[in-house]
Amino acid sequence: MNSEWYLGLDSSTQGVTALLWDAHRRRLGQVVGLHYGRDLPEYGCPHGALPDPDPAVAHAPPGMWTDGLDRIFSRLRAAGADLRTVRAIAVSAQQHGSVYLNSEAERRIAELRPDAPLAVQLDGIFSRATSPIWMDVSTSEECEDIRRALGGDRAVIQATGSNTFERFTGPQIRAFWKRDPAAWERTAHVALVNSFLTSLLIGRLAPLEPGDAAGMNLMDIRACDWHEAALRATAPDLRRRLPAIVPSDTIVGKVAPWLVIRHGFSPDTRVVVGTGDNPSSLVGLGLIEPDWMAISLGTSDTVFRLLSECRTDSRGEGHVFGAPMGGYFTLSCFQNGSLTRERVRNQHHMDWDRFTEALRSTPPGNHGGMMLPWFSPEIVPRIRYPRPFYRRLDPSDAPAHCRAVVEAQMLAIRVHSQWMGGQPLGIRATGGASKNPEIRQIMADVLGCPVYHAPVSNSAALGAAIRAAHAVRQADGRAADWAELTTPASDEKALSAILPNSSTRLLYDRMAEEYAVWEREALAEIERSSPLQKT
Ligand code: ADP
Ligand code: XUL
Repeated sequence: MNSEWYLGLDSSTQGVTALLWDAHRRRLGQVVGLHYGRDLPEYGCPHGALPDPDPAVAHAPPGMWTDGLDRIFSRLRAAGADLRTVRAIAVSAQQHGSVYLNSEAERRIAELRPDAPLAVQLDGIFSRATSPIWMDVSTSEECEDIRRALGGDRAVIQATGSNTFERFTGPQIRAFWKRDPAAWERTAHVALVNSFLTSLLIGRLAPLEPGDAAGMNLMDIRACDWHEAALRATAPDLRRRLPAIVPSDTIVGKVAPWLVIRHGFSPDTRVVVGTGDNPSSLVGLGLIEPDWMAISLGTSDTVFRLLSECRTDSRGEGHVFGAPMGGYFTLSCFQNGSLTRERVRNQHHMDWDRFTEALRSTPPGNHGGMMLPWFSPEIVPRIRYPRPFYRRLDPSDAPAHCRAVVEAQMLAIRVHSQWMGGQPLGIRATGGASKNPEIRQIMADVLGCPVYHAPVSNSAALGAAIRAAHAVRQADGRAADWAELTTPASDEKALSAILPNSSTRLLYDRMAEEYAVWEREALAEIERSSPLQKT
């Protein structure tokens, strides 16, 4: 056997990516993308959401996702892919977004034909014309309703793995029911973006799995099944409208005839239950062992950590989701990430080379100079009225300022990931700023463990393809080993480890303690000076 092809599809906020991956050689084949704004301008979503006069509202038309799915297969074929050889497909999609289907939908999805565009055939199956997506923050009142009904912050976190958040699906469903009860009555099924698209692939309504279902505030995080009280607190008659939750390795069917005839798939191509982009990225990044961490230094800094058991964050800063390998992982998002590093860099008229030189020329601990890097509203910790704080640091001292912002960001990650368990065994660093070795060194020193550079792009689509391979091998009774499947063909992991400098350990232990105390004081000060800060 020379190749074993799987197809990963990632429907993200701004577009779709499709990627073929050969599990036998662990190599990529064709990778194609489609951008909603540029390639499907008729839907009027330049960045993946419909412009709305209310900045808190972010919706997208589900027909745009359907059209994107249909067209991405044509793009794959145009790029030379032979879709007959694909053994299985899995979908990854933006989390939290929901699709509302009427009682016609099930039959119409089952009857999809190859001779007309999907979006045209599915016209009229939606009981809600547009789908709220993860960027929608218009449901604060419903978050409060659900939180109150379940007995407060801690109770919601304990029950569902996360506090209520505006973008989570439960509060969004509740808002729909409250604002348009007649349309709710017409809703026969509520799907997540991933399960809606998977339904189109198999020609019937697809289930969910514990990775994406955990992003709804509706799943009992320990039982991985619907949480009765959360359902009741959200909307009437909700359970019968929701899909089942199945294990993450479930094969949910074979491709529907429209895919065989229209796009040339084999009728034996299997489809694996889909998941959210974050659980999928976990696999794409190779984060498969308990107690490892991945840090993505992108627009914001996102921390993923596998948990050795189901543990929740009493402060509610980290979400707990089911992991595709079984068990759980947590995700925390620090808003002051790359844009904040850029802000400090620009303040001193530097490019990245000079910023890196500044990090190299300053000592660990910065002679005691520290800052709290809150230029923009922050998620962890929650800050609506931000401002940076400085201690023993003159922000006009360019090199010291550069080191202070990076040290502060890493200290914040360390302080706010304490609840996740002991020190991680290792970190996989990804995202734009992770290519900077000086930033990786500070990460290794502050967090006290080796840092491996994981320069993976399209990690969510790659994770989907790897999940498909794992599920098929397992179903076929073959060796299905996550470690083997996620090890890149060239072992970049061993080549690029940055080790923590043991001489800085005590220094950063002390700084982390000081940072945590100072952060509490600063939050209290912000709260005193801006009474609206209370959340
Ligand atoms: P996104 O979250 O949009 O996917 P990326 O992961 O592509 O973002 O990261 C982009 C960011 O990477 C840029 O905003 C920039 O600040 C940062 N970046 C790029 N090169 C460097 C570098 N050499 N050192 C530090 N940061 C960098
Ligand atoms: C996670 C979240 C986003 C979306 C879109 O909670 O809201 O990461 O999954 O990428």
